[in-house]
Amino acid sequence: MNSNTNTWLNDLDRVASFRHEVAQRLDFIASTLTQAEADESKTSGKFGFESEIKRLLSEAENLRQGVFRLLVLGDMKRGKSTFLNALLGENLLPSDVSPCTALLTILKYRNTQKVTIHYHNSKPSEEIDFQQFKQRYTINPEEAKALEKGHPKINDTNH
Ligand SMILES: Nc1nc2c(ncn2[C@@H]2O[C@H](COP(=O)(O)OP(=O)(O)OP(=O)(O)O)[C@@H](O)[C@H]2O)c(=O)[nH]1
Ligand SMILES: [Mg+2]
Repeated sequence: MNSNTNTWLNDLDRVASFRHEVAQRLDFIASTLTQAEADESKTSGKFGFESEIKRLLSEAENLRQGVFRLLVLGDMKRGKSTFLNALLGENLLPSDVSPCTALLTILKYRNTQKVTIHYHNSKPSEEIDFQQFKQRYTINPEEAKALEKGHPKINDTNH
């Protein structure tokens, strides 16, 4: 194992231990609120923190399991798709020198690779493969030029 790999593994260990530390703190806040609810129910009445307590415990569990959300946003052509492909270790998302990704994209771990397109209107969701996704939802050069000039020409903005 070279020194870069070792540093990387140490960093991963640090992230994992930090996640557990934050999870413990969330548990602590939840138990403080639970105690406060129990105490207040005997006197002036409950605070009504039940949903917050539930949420804190669920977030703590998600952190322990390594489930968390990572939001990647940025101006056009800033390398968002390239960064996510590098993170996934696979060239899944289209990336290009021209503005490229036409949709808000959410990535989730699954056993099978598929793309689900959700529409804003009443049209039902649709499942396609990554090749179709790249073909249909990569901005074409003409649209890219219009976008860069601030005149979007994308016809279907309902996704
Ligand atoms: N030099 C350099 N180029 C990069 C880097 N990351 C991405 N690129 C290049 O920048 C261009 C845009 O990258 P994308 O990953 O498509 O950027 P994006 O933010 O997803 O772009 P949109 O989807 O259009 O908003 C591509 O030609 C990439 O090869 C980087 O770290 N350094
Ligand atoms: Mg992109």
